[in-house]
Amino acid sequence: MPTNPAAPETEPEPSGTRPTSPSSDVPAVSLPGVPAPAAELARAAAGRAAGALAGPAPVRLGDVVPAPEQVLPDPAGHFTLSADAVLQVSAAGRDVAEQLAGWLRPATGFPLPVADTAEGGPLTLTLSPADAAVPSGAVATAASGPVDHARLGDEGYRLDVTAGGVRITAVTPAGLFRGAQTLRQLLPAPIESPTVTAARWAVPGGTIVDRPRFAYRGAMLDVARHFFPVEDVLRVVDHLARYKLNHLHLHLTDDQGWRIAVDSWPRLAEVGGATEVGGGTGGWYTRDDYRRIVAYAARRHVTVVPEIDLPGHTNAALVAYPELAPGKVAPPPYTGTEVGFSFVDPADERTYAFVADVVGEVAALTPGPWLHLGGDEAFKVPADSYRTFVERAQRLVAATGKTVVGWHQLAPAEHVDGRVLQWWGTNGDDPETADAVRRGARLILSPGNHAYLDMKYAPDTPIGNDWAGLIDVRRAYEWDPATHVRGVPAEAVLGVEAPLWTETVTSRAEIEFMLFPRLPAIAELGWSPRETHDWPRFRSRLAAQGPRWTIAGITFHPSPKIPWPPTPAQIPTQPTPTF
Ligand code: TNX
Repeated sequence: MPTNPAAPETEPEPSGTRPTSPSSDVPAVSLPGVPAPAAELARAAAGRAAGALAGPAPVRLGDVVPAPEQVLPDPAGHFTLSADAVLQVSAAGRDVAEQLAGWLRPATGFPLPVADTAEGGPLTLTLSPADAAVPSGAVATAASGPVDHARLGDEGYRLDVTAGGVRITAVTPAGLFRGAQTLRQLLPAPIESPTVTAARWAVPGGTIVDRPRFAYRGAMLDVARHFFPVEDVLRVVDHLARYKLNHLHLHLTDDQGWRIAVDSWPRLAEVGGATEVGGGTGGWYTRDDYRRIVAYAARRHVTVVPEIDLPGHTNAALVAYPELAPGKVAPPPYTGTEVGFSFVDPADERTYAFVADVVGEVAALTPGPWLHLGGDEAFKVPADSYRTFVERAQRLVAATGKTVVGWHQLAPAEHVDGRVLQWWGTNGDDPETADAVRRGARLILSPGNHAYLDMKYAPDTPIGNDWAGLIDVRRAYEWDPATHVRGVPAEAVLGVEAPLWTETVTSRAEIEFMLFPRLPAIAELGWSPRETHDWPRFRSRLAAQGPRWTIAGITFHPSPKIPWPPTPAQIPTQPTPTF
């Protein structure tokens, strides 16, 4: 099968050619001889081709996903990016400015140098409170005037577009980065082209003041059921960053594979990493691979949350180290998709030495504050031993200095400082979880019947599971994290996460097919104020993302619920010869 050569945003930006149509690296068949969802994608491509001669649709201020908090358009203030534009930035914003320039250079062909100053220039990124006043000549709107830093917080930003330039103001580099992603979406769709394209690079005038609703906004990638190379993970980070998500949860261990090198227990990766669902050769991340993922994510203001799933989902570990198994006999390697049969021996002290070593090494490699202990589906462990095991394991994680995260099955265990439960139920009536919250836990919401990206979209979706039902993009969007679990107050909700389990997902194109368009729906629930929640409006803002994905070479499910517009033609330009 062909592989999608589209690369993650490498450092520096790739200069090579990327495809301008979705890859067809997808399985299953629904039309004779045509792989699906390739068939679905082909239908969408035909629609796009019909519109190929139309010019790029102008973007309206506020036509952004996730919806910004405050949008004040000024039709008199449109700005057009020109070949001589310079990005002016104060020192702390330099890295964000370099990344923004990296997104804009391939399609525009403009040099877009980054200059170290906060003054003047058509594209200005301002970071420090001292130089955060809105420039003279900024739009005369209610939002004009000095920026209220307390209101912007850690990730908020303000974007001012006038005929004279664009200014992004934030208190932190993370806020500046979120604002830069907004600016990217305000440029016409061909800005996503990997090759130089002729277009008027207009940005709609006005002011956006924006900040997130929830502090934790994430997605999970299961690299255990199928292993994905580092490059694929980096590309997922790019997708998260585009939609202002700030956490990537990596499900690093499961029955079918152990994917992270642990020096003190080397067979975990060497033996436990050599399998995957379906019998492939699997794989695992070296410490350097993992460091690379973490650093790439950090540059995009995304925090990696590593998960070591315990005490169940551990067949791969037991194959590598039979002394961890209750019967002290190595089970055969497992490449199926059942759950709940394996567990490490909660009655053996060697198990706790193993847990301490593993969480110690993973914590040391992880700059973020979280360590996810799993805890789900340990069906074979009696409730008492489960609880005793989890309480010790939670303390071992706390001893590394990390905050415990775990699936909501951890709820009955005692509270440890800061503990966060990830709720994946399908019925918001969950007294055990509500009780854990009363004892101090906070929640990340991943309701299986709304946020699970491994669920099929429709009965004929060629890959995916359906135990939590079908999840089309509207279902992904139509729920409220703040009120979803009975007895859990909004203040206890840390945020949202969309998990992608990969029993049926085997390639980068398939990852993207399951992510898009549902990931942006979950991202909007995490970021946007509830007052902006409105399906018809979301649907039309989401529709405008389709041509961007097509041009960027991102595979997506062309949901029939969304009025996808045609993709504008990308008109190549010849570089001006120099003599
Ligand atoms: C349940 S959700 C699981 C996973 C499976 C998933 C498939 C959770 C914590 N456990 O082991 O991969 O269903 O949808």
